[in-house]
Amino acid sequence: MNALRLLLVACLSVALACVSERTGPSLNPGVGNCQVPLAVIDSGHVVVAINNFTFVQDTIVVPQGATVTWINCEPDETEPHTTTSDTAGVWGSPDLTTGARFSHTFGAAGEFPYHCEPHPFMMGKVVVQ
Ligand SMILES: [Cu+2]
Repeated sequence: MNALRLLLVACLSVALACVSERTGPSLNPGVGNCQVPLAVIDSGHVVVAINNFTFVQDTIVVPQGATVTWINCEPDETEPHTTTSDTAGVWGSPDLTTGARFSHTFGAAGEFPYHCEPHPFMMGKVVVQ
């Protein structure tokens, strides 16, 4: 139980740790190429990985003022993804190829659902408290 709790804490603080746990090299070699720059980690950004046509984690809860950074962790040659707010004009990334990233700072509390423009079945939500 304690181990599980520790894992959850680790996942909340650095989402990428979860990604590598969940999709190790044996399952998806391309994930091994996903690198989160130290500057992103040091700055306390909440990281959402994009992997296997999924936002990981797809729902995150962050404090007001948090910056969320999405990183495309797909294998090379995978179609680019975007992170695009369901509400027009709140945020919208350009096409993110493998290794590319995009950040948005959430100033106001609320629920912010989003999707990937080329793949509308890819959905996520940022809950700002
Ligand atoms: Cu996509």
